[in-house]
Amino acid sequence: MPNMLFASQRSALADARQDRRVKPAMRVKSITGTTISQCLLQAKIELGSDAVILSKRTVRKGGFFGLGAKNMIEVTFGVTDDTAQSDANAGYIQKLETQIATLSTSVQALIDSSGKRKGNDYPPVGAVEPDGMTGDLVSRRGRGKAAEAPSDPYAGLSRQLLEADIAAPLVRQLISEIPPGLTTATATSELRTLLSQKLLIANRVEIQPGGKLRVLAFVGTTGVGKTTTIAKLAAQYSLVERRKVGVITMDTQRIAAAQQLQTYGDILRVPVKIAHDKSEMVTQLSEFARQGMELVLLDTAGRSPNDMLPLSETADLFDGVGVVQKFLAVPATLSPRDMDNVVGRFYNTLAPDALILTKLDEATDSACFGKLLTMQAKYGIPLAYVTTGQKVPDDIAFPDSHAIAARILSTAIL
Ligand SMILES: Nc1nc2c(ncn2[C@@H]2O[C@H](COP(=O)(O)OP(=O)(O)OP(=O)(O)O)[C@@H](O)[C@H]2O)c(=O)[nH]1
Ligand SMILES: [Mg+2]
Repeated sequence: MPNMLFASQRSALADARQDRRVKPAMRVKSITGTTISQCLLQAKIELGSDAVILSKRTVRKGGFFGLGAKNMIEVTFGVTDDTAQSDANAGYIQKLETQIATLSTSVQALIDSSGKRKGNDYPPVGAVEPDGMTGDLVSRRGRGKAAEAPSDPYAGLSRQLLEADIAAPLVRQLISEIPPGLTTATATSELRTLLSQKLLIANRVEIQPGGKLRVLAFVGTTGVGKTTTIAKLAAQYSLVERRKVGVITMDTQRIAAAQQLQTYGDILRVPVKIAHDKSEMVTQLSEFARQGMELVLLDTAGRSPNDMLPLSETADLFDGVGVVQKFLAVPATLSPRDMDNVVGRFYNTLAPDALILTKLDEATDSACFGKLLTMQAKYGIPLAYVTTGQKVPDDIAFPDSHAIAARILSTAIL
């Protein structure tokens, strides 16, 4: 919520003053500048970020006997002095917040309907935005009304996409790509095709007998299913496809981590090695290569997206080790904002080659695929696998773009 409030909040201020619990202990100051943002900045410096705008007018300043005077903006700000009043002011603040929320919705609707906001103010699907941090693309449910222009001929479809947690700008882009004048059924079918084309699906990992060693590293935040996914893939490739598979764990941080993989390794009859640092990892990889392994799965310790040092340590492991493909495991249950934070931070530090959407079975509805599509539009990382439960080796699948597109457009619970 912005701290600076508009003059239209004066009625709320008046209401609040009538509320006997709120004492009108307010410091008032007028600030003159060439732009409103200049005045806001100055007010923030002088009065703090709780200052509210009480009034605004244009004044003539400077010049000599009226000659050469310039139009300036004079903004009058107010700020309550007594911080001890915060409890009493809670109701007042709540009123203002409600007004601001309503105001932002109306302003957004106005912008949309006046066509000032063009469809290209966000990157196209497949494009990569380098900053990787939370941005306009991150959707929030409930912003649907604002994103949906009144003249939108496919308002119902827009709503469905927003409900599926696809970010509002991306929804507008998708809807704009549907030819006008179609029946709802045809438009839905067009949209389904469009969604399946926009989804980025990674090439399947094909292990050729006697081929070059493939190394897949699994990275992500803690407890997202990296090790379990490795066990599922080890089982798939060694038991079903009969390929020579080895596992290396770099997760020496958690006491039970290596033991967890070793247990899987024993059951699956897959060799498991432990590497404490990059040079050990390289040595183990060379040894596996010498032994004729065709696939090595590399486990790493879970990393917080907000702790840059450990995250960059993981990134360093693969720096210059060209053979490694990095798979980022992301739980489907994350909020759009958290998913953006995780994918953005990992994208910036270690540039994953593919995503694994884990714990689909724990996600409440198809919205996880909307979040995925939004992430892909922003970072351009293809999806390699989805995991759907704890069972090794069954609960893993290759994604199908047509099935996902249909899921996005259905309101069915998974
Ligand atoms: N419901 C559900 N649980 C899963 C899935 N994948 C893994 N799990 C469970 O999630 C928990 C954590 O799984 P791990 O594979 O140990 O996760 P990790 O990412 O290796 O965790 P750290 O090594 O601690 O960072 C375990 O209880 C798994 O059984 C899935 O697709 N669905
Ligand atoms: Mg693990």
